[in-house]
Amino acid sequence: MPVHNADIAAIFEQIAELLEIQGANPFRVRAYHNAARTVSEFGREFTALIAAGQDVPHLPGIGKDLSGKIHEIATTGRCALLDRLRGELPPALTELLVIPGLGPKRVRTLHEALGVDTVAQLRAAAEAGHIRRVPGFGAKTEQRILDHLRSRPGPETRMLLPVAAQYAEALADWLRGAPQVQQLEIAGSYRRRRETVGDIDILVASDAPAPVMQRFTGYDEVRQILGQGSTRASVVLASSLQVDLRVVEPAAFGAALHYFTGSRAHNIAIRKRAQARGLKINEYGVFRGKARVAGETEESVFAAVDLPWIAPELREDRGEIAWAARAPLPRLIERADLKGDLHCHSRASDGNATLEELAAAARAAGLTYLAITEHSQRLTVAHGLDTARLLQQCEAIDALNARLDGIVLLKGIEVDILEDGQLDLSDEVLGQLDIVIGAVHSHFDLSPARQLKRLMRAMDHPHLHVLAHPGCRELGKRPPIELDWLRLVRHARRRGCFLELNAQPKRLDLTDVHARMAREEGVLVAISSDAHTVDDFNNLDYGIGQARRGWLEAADVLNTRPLDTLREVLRRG
Ligand code: DGT
Ligand code: CA
Ligand code: CA
Repeated sequence: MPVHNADIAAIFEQIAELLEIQGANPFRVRAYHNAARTVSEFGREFTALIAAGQDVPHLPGIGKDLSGKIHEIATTGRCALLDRLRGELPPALTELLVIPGLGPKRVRTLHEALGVDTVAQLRAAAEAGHIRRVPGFGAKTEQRILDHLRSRPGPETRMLLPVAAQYAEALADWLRGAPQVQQLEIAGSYRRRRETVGDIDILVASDAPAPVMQRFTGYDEVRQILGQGSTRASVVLASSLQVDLRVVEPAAFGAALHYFTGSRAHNIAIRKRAQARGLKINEYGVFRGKARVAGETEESVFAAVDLPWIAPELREDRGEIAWAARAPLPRLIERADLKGDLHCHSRASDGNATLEELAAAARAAGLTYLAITEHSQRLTVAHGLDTARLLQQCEAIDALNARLDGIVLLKGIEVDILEDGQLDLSDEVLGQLDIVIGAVHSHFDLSPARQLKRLMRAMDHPHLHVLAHPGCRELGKRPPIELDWLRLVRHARRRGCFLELNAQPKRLDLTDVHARMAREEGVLVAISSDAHTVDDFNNLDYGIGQARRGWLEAADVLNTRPLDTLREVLRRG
């Protein structure tokens, strides 16, 4: 069974979490978290490199021990350390870590005091009132745990887009190896660049479906065949990802592509439009009576209902059809429009690359400026910078800029926004920086009114330029903070502040809906990698996907400006 980078990363994540629950050295824990990230973002498959006789390449933050483990996992699919840790602690304990208020220490305490090893046992213990009696816990904590467990949706089965991409693209490449495949697209939510996908929908145009179907079900990662007919099949891969395949004749490819790209709501709206014109649209084409009048390309399908082609990211039935019918759609932003990046971390806080390595990687990613924005002192777990260390870094950046070619580093900070909206560093030091981004890293559950007041107060600060990851969510882990978004966006507009679209795949925050609100209210959005490693600039692709879902054009985005314009924009009055 081939091992993908996402599988190696998942093993490293598990190791980090189990070590954390055991109370291991935090540096060791962080090394595994960082390694997971580096591995999942590395551009090539380790399995393929090793199969080609190459060594595991040198990567920042990956020493001899870790690269040995990459080799071990890539060649055997297992890791002896993880097996050992699983023998020492019940692996289901890591599922408790996502519950608000339960850090590794408390998870261990519950395990030792009450024998709680699973979410179900946790719930039973809370309902029986046992948790409040454990030293360090109280009735309030117990209630919080219960509230969370009762309100949370069923088991999360959606996969982050970039994780799904690794499995889906490998399978698509495998299918393209069949000479009978004339065209192939991955459709569904994947093509619409949703932040998570429920399953993968692959569409193939071919005059000879049988060998294509055979090749699909014969893929070596197929764990289970859910159903199989002559032109369609559904399978579950070893990664638990479900994949649906549909093979159609080339003359119907555009109609089928439109149909399987969705969304369902968009399709229904298009079908209605067709009916009003005496046409019928389905996955086989556009029909007037029995005659097929369109369907070979997506353009022909849209044209049949008097519309221009609509980009997949917009197909959510959020007004795109009515808009396209009367005016040109926005020219959606593309990756090449980004001139720089306004959020990253070096080794000085919780990243794992040097300033120089980050600069080189950003330049290689086609960027011309990069703001270094470490965490501030309050965030001790991330080695946040105090004034002295920040000023020291500013000197280092000046010195480095004198030597750098083709890229300029900006002096910045990701300053913590405290519970009352104050910032974690003095005005005096913040005023010396090129860019200040402010972020919430604590007190996520304030009432909506207090949360809004807190963020508006932070934006009132004369030196704050950008509000970073405004919703503070982590997909599948932490819901967004609650507040009146329209008031927040309008306050940003009044104060001349910008809103970040953090492009880390697990954040993608602003959401698509709020990015569009920012555009409509005239607030520029900063699409930022939040890079912690040199490979994190790949995040920008996913940020662009989210921005396109938010209808953003290049002009709506702060970091499409060249550096001199950016500096002017940042010098707000
Ligand atoms: P997902 O997989 O939950 O992330 O979301 P999708 O959008 O990929 O949904 P999926 O996989 O159930 O179906 C793929 C596309 O096929 C969907 O976006 C629209 C189309 N489709 C599927 N079933 C229906 C249906 O009953 N009616 C219509 N109009 N379209 C459908
Ligand atoms: Ca799907
Ligand atoms: Ca599907």
